[in-house]
Amino acid sequence: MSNKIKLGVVGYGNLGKGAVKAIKATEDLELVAVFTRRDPEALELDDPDAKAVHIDNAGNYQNDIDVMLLCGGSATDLPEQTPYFASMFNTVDSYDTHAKIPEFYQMVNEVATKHHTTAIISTGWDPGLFSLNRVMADAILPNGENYSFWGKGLSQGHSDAVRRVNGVKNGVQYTIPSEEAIEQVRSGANPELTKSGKHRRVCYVVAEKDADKAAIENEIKTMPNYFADYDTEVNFISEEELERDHSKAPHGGFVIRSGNTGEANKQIYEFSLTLDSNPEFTSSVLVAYARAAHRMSQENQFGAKTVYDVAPAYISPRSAEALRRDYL
Ligand code: API
Repeated sequence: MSNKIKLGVVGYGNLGKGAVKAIKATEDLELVAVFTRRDPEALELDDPDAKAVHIDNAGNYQNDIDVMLLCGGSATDLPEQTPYFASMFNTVDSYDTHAKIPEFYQMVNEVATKHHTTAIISTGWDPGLFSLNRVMADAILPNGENYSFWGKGLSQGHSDAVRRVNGVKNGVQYTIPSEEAIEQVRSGANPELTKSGKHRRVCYVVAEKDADKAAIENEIKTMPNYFADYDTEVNFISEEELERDHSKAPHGGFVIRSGNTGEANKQIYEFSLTLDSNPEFTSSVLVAYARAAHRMSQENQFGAKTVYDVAPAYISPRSAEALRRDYL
C-alpha cells in the first residue's frame, strides 16, 4: 500500500475535472474515486486507476479515503453536500457566497466537531488566497484601505447561479472591473467605492426552447448576493455561440491595500493573479489544502476551518526543514 494521501472527488464538472488533473501533478496525493450524481458508467475519467462511483455509495469508502474534495457549486450543492460529507470524511470545499460564509461555517463546524473530522471551507482564490492577503495587508498597514478587483474574467460562482435559473439551459458570467476605479485606487486616493462602482456583470445565456426570456433576465438581475447590487447585462445567445466564444474560463484580479506608515510614507501592498483557467486554478488550491485537512485531522484539529486557521506548512508537500532551507 502506498503511503500517499488518498483523495475522493465529489462532482465531475469543471472543478472536479480540474481536481483530477491537479492531483496527477502531485507525488504525495492519489485519487481513489470520483463520486457523481450521474450514471457512473457514463463518466470518462482522466485517470485509469480511479473509480467512478455513484454519490449515494460514498459512505462505503470511509476507510479508503483520507479527504473528500467537494467540487459542487455554492448556490445549491455545497450547503447540502459539505455537512453530509463532513459527517463521514475530512473535506475541502470552495463555498464562495461571501455573505453567507458565517452561517455556513457554523453549520459545518457543528457537524465536523461532532464527528471528529476536519472540514476546510471556502478555499480557492476568492475566497481563499485573496482572503489571506486582505488579512495580511490589513494587519500590517492598519492605517489604510483594502480593495479587491476581479476580472475581467469568468466567475464560476456567478455562472453556476445563472445556470440554476428556471428556463436557462446554459450560461456564463463575466465580471468586468471599472478601469476608472482601479486607476483611483492605484493612485493611492483610497476612494469610497460601492459594489457597482467597482464591477459590472455581463451574462451570456442559452435559454431553453420556449422559455420566457424576460422572466429569465429579471430573475438574474434581481438575484440577491450575486447580481442585485450590480449593473448587470443579460445577452441571449445560441448553444453554438456559447461553445465557440465562451468555453475558455480565464479570470484573475488583485487585492490591493494602500496605507501610510510613520508620518507620511505611502505603502502599497498588492497580490494579483492572471489565470487562463479559473476552474483548474481553483481546484489546484483545493488539492493543496487537502494535505492540510489530512494533517490537521491527524493532529485532532477537528471542526470547520478556513484559510485563516491553516498554517502554510500544512499545505506544502515539502518538509519543514526544506521549507526553511529553500523558501524562507
Ligand atoms: C467574481 C469573483 C470571482 C471569485 C472567484 C471564484 C469564482 O465576481 O468574478 O466563483 O469564480 N467573485 N469564487
